[in-house]
Amino acid sequence: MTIKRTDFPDNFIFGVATSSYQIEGATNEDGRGDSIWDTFCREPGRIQDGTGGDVACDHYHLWPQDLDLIQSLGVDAYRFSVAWPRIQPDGKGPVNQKGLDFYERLVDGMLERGLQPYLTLYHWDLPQTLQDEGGWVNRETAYRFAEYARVVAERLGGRVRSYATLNEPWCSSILSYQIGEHAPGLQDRRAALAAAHHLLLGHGEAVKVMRDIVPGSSLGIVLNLQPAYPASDREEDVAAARFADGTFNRWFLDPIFRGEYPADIWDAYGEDVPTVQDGDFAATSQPIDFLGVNYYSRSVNGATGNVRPSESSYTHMGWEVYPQGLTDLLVRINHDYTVPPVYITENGAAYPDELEGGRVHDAQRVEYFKAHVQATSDAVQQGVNVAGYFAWSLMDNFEWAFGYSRRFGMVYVDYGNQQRILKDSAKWYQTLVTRQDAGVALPADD
Ligand code: IFM
Repeated sequence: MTIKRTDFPDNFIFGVATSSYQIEGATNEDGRGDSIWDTFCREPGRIQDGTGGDVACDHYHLWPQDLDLIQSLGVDAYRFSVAWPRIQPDGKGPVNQKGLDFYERLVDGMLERGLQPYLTLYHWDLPQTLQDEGGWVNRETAYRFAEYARVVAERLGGRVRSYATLNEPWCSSILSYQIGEHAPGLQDRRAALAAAHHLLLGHGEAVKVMRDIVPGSSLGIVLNLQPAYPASDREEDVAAARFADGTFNRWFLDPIFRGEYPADIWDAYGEDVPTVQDGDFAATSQPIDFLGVNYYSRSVNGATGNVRPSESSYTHMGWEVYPQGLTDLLVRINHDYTVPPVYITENGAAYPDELEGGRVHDAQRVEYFKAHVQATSDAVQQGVNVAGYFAWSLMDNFEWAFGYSRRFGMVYVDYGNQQRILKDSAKWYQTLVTRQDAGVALPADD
């Protein structure tokens, strides 16, 4: 199987992605306030290896060399996120100029290197002071978010051609307020559904605000979507898959593209459903210019629980490798919704990499990327307007509740000395994106 860049449309974007809390470190520098992840990491037992983001990849200081590294990969774009508590340490009110200065330098640094900035406003680092007032369960947070979006868009303006409001609102609501694995670590479904609603409302309000400030930029949202397959043709299994799809995917897609919640799931949630005020759906379904899709795996659903196909392979996260799911997902959303251009804003895999003689032979990750880039191309062939693909992640980083125990990077980070080392997957990607006419061989074949 050979994949070529020329299999994709001419203007197709290839990039790499990261997020603020996962790489920046410098949590106490230049006026940054605490985020809910700073607090969460201090709570014993929350993070598997007891670590936090205080240093991470030290990107706050090493950003020029990191941008050089990205440029050396030959990619077109870099997807990054802005830390709200660097911009407004209390989540509202006074603006911290030093925080804005940092992201301005970063954006200008990308442009100087020929990299297109793809900015995400919220990748989970909510200012702690807002959490003290209820976080996303408090409707006011949606309006605070729109104010923060205004501040960022006013400073960075049209230099940033792509602004995403939220990254993965399923994670910042359900995983964080119901399942309790992410900050703030609550276990309350009613609170989680209120949080999800206010996140979507905040998204819509931010889009409304930014339309006037950056009329030439693309505005959108990033969802983590997971196709749900039934374990068999039995009616109960099909119903389980439909339910999983409803809670995970449609609960977020429908308010954005249909201006409503899916009726079957709304009924199933009973008294836990959120309060929806007049005008909320008009906000959540604001027209957007792109949809970001983060794809990692699928779910296989049976009436008595999820199934793990024994013939499949699994990543270090325990996630099934299932590239066909990406094609199926893209074709399906294109069929069921009127979607704007889609970007794969994250796709990648964690494996327990070993640094041997200055090299990291991450053959499984190479295979993962290869199959998923191919799956993306298959969706394009089937008529889906996919405009770009971003690998997760540029480099190893703080993997949330797993700390530094899971490595997703194409670039290996030695946390002892902050050295960056290109893994074989980075070299493979470099070859894919830079050699226009050549098929891509595995590094081992070079
Ligand atoms: O590391 C995360 C990222 O922050 C959001 N999407 C999934 C990745 C892997 O778990």
